[in-house]
Amino acid sequence: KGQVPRVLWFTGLSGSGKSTIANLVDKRLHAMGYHTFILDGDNVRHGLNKDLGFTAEDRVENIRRVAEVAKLMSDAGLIVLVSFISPFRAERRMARELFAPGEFVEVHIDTPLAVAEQRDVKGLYAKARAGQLRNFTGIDSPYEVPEAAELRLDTVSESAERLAQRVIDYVTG
Ligand code: GGZ
Repeated sequence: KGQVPRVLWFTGLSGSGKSTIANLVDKRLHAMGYHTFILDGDNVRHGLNKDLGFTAEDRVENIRRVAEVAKLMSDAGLIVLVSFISPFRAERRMARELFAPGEFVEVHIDTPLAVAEQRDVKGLYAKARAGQLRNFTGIDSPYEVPEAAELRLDTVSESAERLAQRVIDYVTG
């Protein structure tokens, strides 16, 4: 059995399913006896990063801090599941470079914009289209598609449960 990754870095659009899949993976890893922690907007943007918004500059700083926190947590022995849009290649690369080869696993939640927008669980795409929310990823702020993610998960053709299992298989295989 090979090395167990230290960071599972979920990237994808708002509404792509990052949190849903990360939560399922987290539960299963926990049930298998791994010590894990999820870093996401809910526990980071309301606290550590509450001074940051959604300009390109603020997103860069958001991801920089998240990557450093993930590094600290992994040094403490946890498998860290990071779930942020993380739209820029340069910041994802910066995060990866904090870890040794094999320790960082990029998981692209590859949901097309049209599908995420159609779901629009929180109504944010509608607001962005109406011009009430600026700098919205996929609308008027870019998402740079990963070119070399270890895993690319297609949420259109497979269920969140099956996709979570693919992550588990990758981690424990
Ligand atoms: C994108 C936004 C925005 C803008 C608020 N653009 O679907 P959600 O609601 O729960 O997840 C989105 C979350 C994105 O924050 P991240 O920290 O992951 O972004 S980044 O990695 O780019 O820093 C969305 C909500 O915040 N949200 N305004 N303008 N998403």
